[in-house]
Amino acid sequence: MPGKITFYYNPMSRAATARWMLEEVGAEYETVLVDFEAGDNRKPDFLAINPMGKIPTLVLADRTVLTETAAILTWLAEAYPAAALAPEPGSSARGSYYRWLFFGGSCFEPALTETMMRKGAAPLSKGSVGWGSYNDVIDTLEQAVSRNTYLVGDQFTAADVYIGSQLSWAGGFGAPRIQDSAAIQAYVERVTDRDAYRRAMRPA
Ligand SMILES: N[C@@H](CCC(=O)N[C@@H](CS)C(=O)NCC(=O)O)C(=O)O
Repeated sequence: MPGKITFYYNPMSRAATARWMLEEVGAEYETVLVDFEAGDNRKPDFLAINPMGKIPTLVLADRTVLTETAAILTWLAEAYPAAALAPEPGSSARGSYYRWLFFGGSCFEPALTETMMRKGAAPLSKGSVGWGSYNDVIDTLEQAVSRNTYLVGDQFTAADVYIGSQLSWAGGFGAPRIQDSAAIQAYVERVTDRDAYRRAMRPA
């Protein structure tokens, strides 16, 4: 088991997803609250750890720094195999699992950002941007969450932590088509009905 992790966190941020995963795997971690209002994440001490000034940021027991939500989730699933949150290495299911973890970071996340932050602007060229279009991303996710209980068949994985969390946040922010989709809503309810999720939602 890896040693104690230092976890830089704010509840109103993507770090909430990492906290859910830390709870899922039963990691030993110490939380450092990052106060955005106070500019904690732009102070030299924090920038020395993560020059991006962003959270989630994990510092492992050997001082290795981990950033990027999808990478953090992927690593935690591997470092704590007893939690069984990743399919067998080399299996086809493992391929699907990576597909959705990468889809979350490279398609859903930028599509959502484009839609929510460039309201009223003409969409970027579908053929040129890697995420295609917001509607294509949502169609793809809707299909994926309708097929099986979880993204990768009947096994709950770190990919569900990531995509489930993104969908839940997107719905909360009123992103188009999320709350109107019965399939997406049912999936979000399914994946968040877990003790680890409830623990992660408690005040730190
Ligand atoms: N690519 C990063 C994005 C992390 C990110 O943007 N975090 C935001 C909070 S949701 C942040 O720390 N913002 C503070 C800032 O940039 O000043 C990931 O996937 O984890």
